[in-house]
Amino acid sequence: MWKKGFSVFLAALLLISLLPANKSAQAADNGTMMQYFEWYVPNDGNHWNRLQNDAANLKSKGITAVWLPPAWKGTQQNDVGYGAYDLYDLGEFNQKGTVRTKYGTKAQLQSAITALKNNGIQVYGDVVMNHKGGADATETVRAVEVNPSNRNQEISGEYDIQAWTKFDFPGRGNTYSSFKWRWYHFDGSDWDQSRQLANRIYKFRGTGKAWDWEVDSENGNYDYLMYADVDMDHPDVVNELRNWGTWYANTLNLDGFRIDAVKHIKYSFTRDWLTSVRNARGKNMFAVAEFWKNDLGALENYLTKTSWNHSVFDVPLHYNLFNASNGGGNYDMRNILNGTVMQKHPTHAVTFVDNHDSQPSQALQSFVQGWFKPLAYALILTRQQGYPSVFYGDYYGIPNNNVPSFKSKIDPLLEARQKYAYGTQRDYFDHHDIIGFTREGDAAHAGSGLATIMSDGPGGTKRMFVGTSKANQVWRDITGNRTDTVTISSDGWATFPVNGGSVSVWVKR
Ligand SMILES: [Ca+2]
Ligand SMILES: [Ca+2]
Ligand SMILES: [Ca+2]
Repeated sequence: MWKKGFSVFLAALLLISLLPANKSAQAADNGTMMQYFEWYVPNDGNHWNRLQNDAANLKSKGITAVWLPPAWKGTQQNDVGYGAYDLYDLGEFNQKGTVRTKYGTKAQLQSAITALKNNGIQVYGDVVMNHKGGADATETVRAVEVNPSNRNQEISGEYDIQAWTKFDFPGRGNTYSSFKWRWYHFDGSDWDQSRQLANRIYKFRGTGKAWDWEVDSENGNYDYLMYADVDMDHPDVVNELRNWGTWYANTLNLDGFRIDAVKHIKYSFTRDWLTSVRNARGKNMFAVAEFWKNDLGALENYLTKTSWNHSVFDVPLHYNLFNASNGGGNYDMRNILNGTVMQKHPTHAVTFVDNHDSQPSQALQSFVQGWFKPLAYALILTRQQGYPSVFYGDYYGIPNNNVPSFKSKIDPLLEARQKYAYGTQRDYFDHHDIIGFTREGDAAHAGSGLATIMSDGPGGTKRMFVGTSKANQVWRDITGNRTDTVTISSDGWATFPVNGGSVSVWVKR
């Protein structure tokens, strides 16, 4: 018996050793992800259809991967998906008063994914494991109140509460999984149905019950975020979530994951969950985690504790972009990349401008101002470092908040990324308003190479080197913000102009 087990073990080791440690989704051409939803996409059951119909267009724009919204049944039909009720119900069972989710049915989802794959676009699934919402019933649970701003401090005696922790999934039954969630699969809750008091956090009592560690240390211990908090110390939970992850990846033929709220989940759990699913799937699926903190040190600690086996969203970069957009020209653009994952750990950075949480009216509202969006997108799309994610709300607009579409501004930058943003990068971050960088191009992409220049203040020029192979070429601004031309000198240098509060990306065309 041990021999068989050992050979399986060896085979697994061999498989892992053949896979690069952190192969990004990027092929020879630049990879670009799109977050294909914003918070307020209509609850019309047509979103998967929209995605399917958009697949060929996305490919033509240079989108190489799509991050799907949470695809399962949430607390109600209109749930974006982060109120995760049943991770196995991808719009297939009559639960929470609906078969479809906000986005459509499972069949529509699978059809959209087929269309994406047919266009060579990778598919990343959202993963919400920290909490569950919309329980079918309450249970009597022994609990103690903790101080919301220091969850290590108990502020009451032990007593019984009625917690929403019983998940039976009556519409699905035992299809795909017979696992039924009970109070002992959770660590805590913020609601006692018998007393109905606001602003409470209840820590459950029981054998082995404790907030998970290591998690973020804000509020003493940030294991608890919302709803019923899943207990990653419970072996049955660990097993069930690994089984689910494999089922989810197989069912939707996923190429990768976006993992929600990891700063509230035991770091080692996320690391081992990913390893387990990758091994079961037999491929090194891409993964990016949402660790929402404007603190490079905290992100580095998380990456270290998870053995650098996946990427993180570059939250510090988002806040730099947000602050610059609010600086009225007074932001020192030389610092725009300081303290970012993109700069320090480029192979583990997923760069983004905004997302469904930072958009107006949402939990982490910090929406980059419109005038700065083109500058921000030029930074993430034309530089060498980071794996950029384009936000649906930026691309198609957010009608709910009267946010316009920036499609006409982003499309030229996507084209710049797809065709020109290759080769050696040279930085000219030498002025508080006007910064620039160049890409020299590479042999694999004929005619590639570019010069990006931007200003958060007045317009001006910058002298930059683009390579002697570009001598005497006439370059134009792909964004259309400038309509003049620049001729590269015989020594490979040129003086590139930019308008005030604007960006230009100069290419040969
Ligand atoms: Ca625990
Ligand atoms: Ca948690
Ligand atoms: Ca400035």
